[in-house]
Amino acid sequence: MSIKPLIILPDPILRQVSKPVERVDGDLRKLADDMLETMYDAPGIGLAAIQVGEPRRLLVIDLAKEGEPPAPHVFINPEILESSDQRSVYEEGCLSIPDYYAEVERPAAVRVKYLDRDGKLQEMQAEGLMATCLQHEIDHLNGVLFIDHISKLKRDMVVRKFKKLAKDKAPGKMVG
Ligand code: GNR
Ligand code: NI
Repeated sequence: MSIKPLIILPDPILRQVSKPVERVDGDLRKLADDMLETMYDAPGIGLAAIQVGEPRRLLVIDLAKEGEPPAPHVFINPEILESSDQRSVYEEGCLSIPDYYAEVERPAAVRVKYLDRDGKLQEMQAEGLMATCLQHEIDHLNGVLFIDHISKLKRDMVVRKFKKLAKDKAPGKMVG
């Protein structure tokens, strides 16, 4: 297992639309395990493959609280079958947008179909934080970030800040 570097805003990789997984094999399970290790290290409660630079429709989630036993979930080629009309608001963050948090409104419940890490077709009815996290991660597979769900004013401020951070960190900018 290994921890992979995270792709950070405004890297255009985050805007790629990920490709369906064609085969659930050892290579894919290794990537899923590396993603779980990377997520636990961060720490975060979810991670999409594109956040480690892999444009594949794969995401991992673990909502276990500190002190609870780990509860890793692997979702391959997830699809939302149904979303509730009822909405809920959560304060979201993203490992690709470090230290920025904002409230996002989404459907409160979703029914999702996906392949598990054994390649077996599964369905899950999710509510609460699991529903929010699944939608946040499935957005990543489509090149969508949680800041796309906030006001343009706030989004432009965040993007500008991260563009400046990336520029200040870029090599060859040390003079002055
Ligand atoms: O760690 C994470 N926390 C979180 C909190 C509220 C809603 C969504 C998330 S997902 C995020 C990790 C991440 O960036 N996943 O893509
Ligand atoms: Ni995220």
